[in-house]
Amino acid sequence: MSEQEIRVPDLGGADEVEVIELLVSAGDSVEAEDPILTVETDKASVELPSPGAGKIIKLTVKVGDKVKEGDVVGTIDSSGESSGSDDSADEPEAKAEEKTEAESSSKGGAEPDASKPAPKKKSGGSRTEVVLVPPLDGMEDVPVIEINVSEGDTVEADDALVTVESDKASMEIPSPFGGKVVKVFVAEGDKLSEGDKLLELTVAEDGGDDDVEESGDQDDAPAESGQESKPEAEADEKAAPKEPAAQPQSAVSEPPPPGASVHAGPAVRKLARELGADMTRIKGSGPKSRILKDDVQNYVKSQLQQAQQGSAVATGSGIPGVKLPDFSQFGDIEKEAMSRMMSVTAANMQRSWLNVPHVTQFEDADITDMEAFRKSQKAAGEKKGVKMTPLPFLLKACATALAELPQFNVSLDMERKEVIRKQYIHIGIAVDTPNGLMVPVIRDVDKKGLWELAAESAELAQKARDKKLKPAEMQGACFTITSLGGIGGTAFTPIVNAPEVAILGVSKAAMKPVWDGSEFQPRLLLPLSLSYDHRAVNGADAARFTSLLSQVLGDIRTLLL
Ligand code: CAO
Repeated sequence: MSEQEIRVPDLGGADEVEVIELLVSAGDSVEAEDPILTVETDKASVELPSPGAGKIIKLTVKVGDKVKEGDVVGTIDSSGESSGSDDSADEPEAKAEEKTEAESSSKGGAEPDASKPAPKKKSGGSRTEVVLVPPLDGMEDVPVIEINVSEGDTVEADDALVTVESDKASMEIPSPFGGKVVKVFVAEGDKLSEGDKLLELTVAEDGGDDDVEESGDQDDAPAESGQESKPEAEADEKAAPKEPAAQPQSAVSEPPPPGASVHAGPAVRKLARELGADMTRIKGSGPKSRILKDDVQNYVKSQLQQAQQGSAVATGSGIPGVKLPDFSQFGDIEKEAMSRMMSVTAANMQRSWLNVPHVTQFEDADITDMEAFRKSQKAAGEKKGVKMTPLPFLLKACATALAELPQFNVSLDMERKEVIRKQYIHIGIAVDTPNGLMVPVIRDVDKKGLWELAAESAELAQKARDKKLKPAEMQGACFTITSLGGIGGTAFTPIVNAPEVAILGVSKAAMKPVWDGSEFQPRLLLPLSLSYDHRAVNGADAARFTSLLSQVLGDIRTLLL
């Protein structure tokens, strides 16, 4: 028997801490670093790890005891390692993990492990850099829709490497360095998250030994999941452009390849079993991606949230889904996967439609004078390089109405039973693009002039069509305008872009006879369709809103008042 003391390690500055949970008992078999007991510091719960693999002989502390760094809390027999452990039978993953680690170690000095980023080499005044996916504004698993470079291509810093399609937009991932593409690790359709390996670049630099491997052994080799070794990470930190602060991470991991191992201690495995959590789907935040208790809890929390959101969407809050017949019995058909944007838009539409009690209020605005003024500005617009369409007038009129009737500039928090009143006026504009509907947002519309709004809306619409909108440019709207006026139609019932509470649909202006009390006059009438959330807005206010819009658009001098 080789008896080894289990001592309290460095507690990160904490003095005396209380034992709050014993995670093993005498006779239990453990692996090195498996948690033995949990202590509570004034800031967090910490699991104390086993110093080695073996069988627990005894624990010398009990729940409630106070311990400090260096105290002995038990002893372990490390002579027989962990073979024949009691929990090995119900801990198959633990064995898989041991095997994988052993395999990795043996590979450390021999063949390179293809699953790990290649070690950096310096070669003839150049170095190899592994480019990782930067933060994606908090999004995970974003599909690659286009690879913009091939092996052998030379790229400049900031050149687009790949295009990914997020929930709402397509984004290009720029190269952090100039260099030559050695290897591309991703393919179209792959799903990427922050930190994933994208490609390998040879980057020219001064000096450097020829063909000298900077790291070779397993300990220094880069860890899994695209994490780089420390020297590389430090070098990249200096070389790479500064990224915005990391976004909160998803608790859910990519589905694992068959036979993949899970890295976690027995207590964590037990918790996952009790909660029915699939450990292969949990992203570990501990060293070497070890899964911690918090990871299990966060995973379960996120699954519950998704289930709540998902059930409202998928089942329509209890409404039976639409059954599809086999269409091929009626004729030839083709099937095509929905783009991510289409499926997300569909889910959002359904969510809004099911959650928001919609009512639509209609009104015609007499824009005869407004159009005369707009047309008079054509030459000025040409000089400025900006086209004045009816949209900037609509934006300005809506900003006026939102300021005057602030019950339209709210969101409802039904869980907390709160009305959130916004002290800013940002308006989204629905843009029809070949990839689907996108809604960029113009900020502080009330503070901007017509030319500024014309220029900004044209620029954002173009960016939307070119798939160049950033996620931040599509967030924060208080209200949306959806204009089909350039296309046609006399009226429609737009769906509120929840959690906003109203949306203005605009149809095509048409010349119509209007009775002025003694005769019919030809007037240009603009059909407005205001859909609103009847929980937040009552019908009288909706009529006030569209009347005000009609009044302001009928006499745009009122915009100056
Ligand atoms: N009535 C009559 N003509 C109108 C009009 C209206 N309500 N609105 C615009 N027009 C005219 C413009 O003046 C322009 O004519 P000219 O070239 O002769 O000046 C022409 O229609 C085209 O305008 P536009 O569409 O390029 O510009 P816009 O500023 O009016 O609209 C945008 C910009 C982004 C809103 C629009 O291009 C767009 O994408 N609309 C579709 C939005 C959509 O799909 N909504 C549906 C959402 S629900 O599924």
